[in-house]
Amino acid sequence: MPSQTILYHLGYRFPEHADPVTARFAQVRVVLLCGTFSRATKLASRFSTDKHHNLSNTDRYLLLSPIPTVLIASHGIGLGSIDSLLHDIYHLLRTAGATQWCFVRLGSSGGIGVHPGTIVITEQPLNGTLKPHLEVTVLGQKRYLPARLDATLTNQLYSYVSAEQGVNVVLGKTLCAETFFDSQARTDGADILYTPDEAKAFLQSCAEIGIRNIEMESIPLAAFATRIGIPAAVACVAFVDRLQHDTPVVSPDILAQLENKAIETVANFVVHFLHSCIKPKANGASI
Ligand code: R2B
Repeated sequence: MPSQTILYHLGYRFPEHADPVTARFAQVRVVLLCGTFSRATKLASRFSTDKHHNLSNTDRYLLLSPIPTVLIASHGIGLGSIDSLLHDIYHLLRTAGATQWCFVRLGSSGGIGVHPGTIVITEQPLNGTLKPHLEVTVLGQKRYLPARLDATLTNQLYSYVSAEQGVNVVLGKTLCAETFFDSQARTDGADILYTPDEAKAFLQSCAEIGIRNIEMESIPLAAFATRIGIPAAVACVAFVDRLQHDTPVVSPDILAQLENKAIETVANFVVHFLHSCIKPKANGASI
């Protein structure tokens, strides 16, 4: 084991930064992950109206902690980006002494047979070959890492969102695509490797095996969570029904409203989750 741990993309070093990190992150119970800086900022504002400072010491990711029990991080797009962040978050929270925490990802996605605005809760992520594991090259060999989400956390999230007014929710499989264009059967990339009919047939076959949306991070998150034994759940808002269109057909204003509703819903779930699993302290403070 190296004597120093370097969090390359969050810009911390241990043991050097261990004390301030412990003071700041020891109470974290939920790590809320999302793709973009703006979604992370909007999520943070649901927990506190204070000004939020980026706790990352690099400009790779946005890392916010609006209340001591909640850490919010933007993970960017795809495997390489989220995987680097997850390793750093693991080191950060282990050094801080946080012991009971979980991941909840709120993403955007292309829906499969669902209306725009539907929140798809992932029951099982599948990789690009429709298998439930992360396929990754390690030491020159293909490795297949099991990628499981936590059934209890997933069901809690699904029940909570189902009871929300004005939200469509489905529980289903999620196709975690390697790339935004080719791996998602889009026909609007720079160069197309298949015919429109082949793309349609693939999306239809996804629908037939219970896939309800396509995004790009659920498999690496589930594989990482499985490796380190931390519960994880994934909720994504669908912006388009990919059985009908390649790109969203609703206006940017409506898309923003759909995203905001998903942010509000998932943030409310996290508050509910924290209230239901943390015993109130003597002074009555609970989260
Ligand atoms: C959904 O949207 C992003 C690509 O635009 C990607 O991060 C994902 O999973």
